[in-house]
Parts: sequence; C-alpha cells; structure tokens
Amino acid sequence: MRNWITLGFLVVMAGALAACGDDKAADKASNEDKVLNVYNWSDYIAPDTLATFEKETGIKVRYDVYDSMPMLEAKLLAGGSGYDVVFPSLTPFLAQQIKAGIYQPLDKAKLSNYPGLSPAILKTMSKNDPGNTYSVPYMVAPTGIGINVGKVKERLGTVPQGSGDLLFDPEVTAKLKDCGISLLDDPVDVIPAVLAWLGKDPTSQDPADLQTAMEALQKIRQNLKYIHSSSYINDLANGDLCVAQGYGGDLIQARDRAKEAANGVEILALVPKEGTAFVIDTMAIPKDAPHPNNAHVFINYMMRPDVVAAITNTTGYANAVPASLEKVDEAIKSDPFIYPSDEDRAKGFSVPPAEKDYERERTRAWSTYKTETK
Ligand code: N2P
Repeated sequence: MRNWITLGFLVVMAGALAACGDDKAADKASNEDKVLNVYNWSDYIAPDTLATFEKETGIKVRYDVYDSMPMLEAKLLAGGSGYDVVFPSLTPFLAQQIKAGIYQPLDKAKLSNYPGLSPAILKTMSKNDPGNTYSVPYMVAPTGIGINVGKVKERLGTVPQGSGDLLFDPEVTAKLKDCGISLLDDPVDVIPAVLAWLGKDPTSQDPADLQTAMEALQKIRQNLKYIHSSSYINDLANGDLCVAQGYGGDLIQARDRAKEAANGVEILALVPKEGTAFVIDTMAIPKDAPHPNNAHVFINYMMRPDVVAAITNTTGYANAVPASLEKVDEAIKSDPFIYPSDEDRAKGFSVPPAEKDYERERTRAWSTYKTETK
C-alpha cells in the first residue's frame, strides 16, 4: 500500500515538474514510461533495429508480430490493444481503418525525418489517407510467386516465367501437388490474383466475380499443401514447397536462406505476368496508444536513411526513403523484383477499400474455402 502511495505521489510530482518546462514534446515525454509496444509484420526489420533504438533512446520496445492483415485488424477493431505503433497496409486496410476512426493524427513536428520520404509515395498514399494525416510509408512490395526451380522443372519440363498458372491452373497444379503449393491466408491477396489470372478486373467487387474466383479456387483446393502467410519462407528455403504465393521481400528471404544453407535449393521470385498488387505498408499510431510520444520517436527513427537501409538489406523490401539508397546493397537496388521500373510498377494494381457487404461475402467465402476438406 505504502509503495502505491509513494508511486502515486512521484507520478503527480513528475507531472507537476514537467508542466514547469516550456518544451511541449519534452513535457509529454516525461509523463510516459520509457516503454513502447510495437506490433509489426514478421520478418520485417533488421537484426539490430530494436537494440539500436533502445540504446539510443532508453525506450524499451515490446515487440509482437503478425503475419496477415486480418490478424492486425481483429486486434485493432476490438480496441484496447495496447499497441503504440502498428504497420497496416495502405489498401484496403488502413483506408478502411481510418474511416473507422481507430488512429490518431501524426504530429509531424515530432517527425524530423519526414521531409526525407518519397513525395511520389506520399502522393499515392494521400488518396487513401487525405493530407497524409494518419500514416507514413514504410515499405512497398509486390505480391509474387516463389518457385523451386529444380522441382518445378522436374515436373513441368520447364519453369514458367511468372505465370499465375503455377498457382491456379488445375492441370499445372496437379503436376506440382506432390512437391507442395501454398497460398497466402488473406482473400485480399488471393481473390485479386485469381481474377487477374482469369483475365478479369482484379479490383472488381462484383459478387459474380467473387463467385467466379471462388469456383476457380475450388478446382485447385486439393492441390494445395496449405494456406498460410509466413510458413512458406522456411518451407521454400528447405525444399518443402515448390511454389508459393508470397509477399515480395519474404520470397527474397526464402531465396537467400536457401543460398546460405547451400542445400541445393534454388528459389526464383517472380511477379505474375497477369499483373499483381503493389502494396504500401505504413506506420500508424492507434488512437488509444498508451505511449504516443514514444511512438513518434520510434516512427522518426524508422524513417532514418541508415536505419531503413539496413532493414531493406535484411528483408528484401523497398523502402520509402530515397536517401537510404546510398546504403542499400547494389544487388538489392538493381533487382527489378524489389525495385521495379516505374513502368512495371504502373502495371500493378492496388486493392480498393471494400463495401461492407462485399467484404462480409469475401470473408465468408474465404473461411469456408479454408476449412473445406481437401
Ligand atoms: C512481411 C510481410 C509484409 C508485406 N513479412 C505485406 N505487405
């Protein structure tokens, strides 16, 4: 009991002392514990990113990871997640979540590295986050296909260069079934990819197109090894999968892990020629974040050219800070899968925010699909 009273007294005193200062940011900071709760995608930082931040700022990071947007969305919409910084994809998620009112506006005065962000990416983002109010860009990535070159060649006699046939054609996938095919566990990634492969508008929200896509998926269900959004990295690298739909940098990591293991597995990462989604992942602060000031300090750190260059070098994802390129490895900078030409990027699409009815239908169709026995 005494301890609590002492603690309460100290907190009040600290607040009173802080109120005497004239630096507003410092006032707020002094009221916050030196703690930060971050919820990010898995495999999305460099090994020393957090340790360096903690050393520089004295702020201790509690770090949790998710591997799909539905996981983040479930936590955020429930409220009271306790997270200070999260990494939602711009479309359709952040766009919808802004409308749901779950983020707080960023205080740009606290983000000294903001001017270093790519103006082109900010402009794209402003379509979904008007005035770039709630978010800053983190990484940009295509959804791609990872291919085990040896195993696919053995079974097909050739390695198709980036066609959705490898994932969605019933005959092709039947031939690859024994060596393992996987899809991402998010209908927002899968349905548009199927529609593009069918030659339809991948951004369609017509229920008839959804049904057509689900029928196409039905025909390959028995040929899938699993549906998951991160296991494919190691499984591709170890030779336990031969084709995986995956996020750009994750496929690069699979390729690199195989190379490091020198296990005879060669992974090719490609964008389907039928077109693919390019996703901008962002950083944002939930409205009820317990440490919003620390959150700004962290976001600012993550936009520093040296910090984000190291992350790009580790993860194989293209970042949004042009000045970081000086420190990005040549092999990564010149890889068109990671840094595509403007022309190739223009061929990509982004998945628009969904109408509620359509979203419900899509979620329902997807969960039925996943639980169906093969
Ligand atoms: C990181 C996946 C992030 C990319 N593992 C998804 N947009």
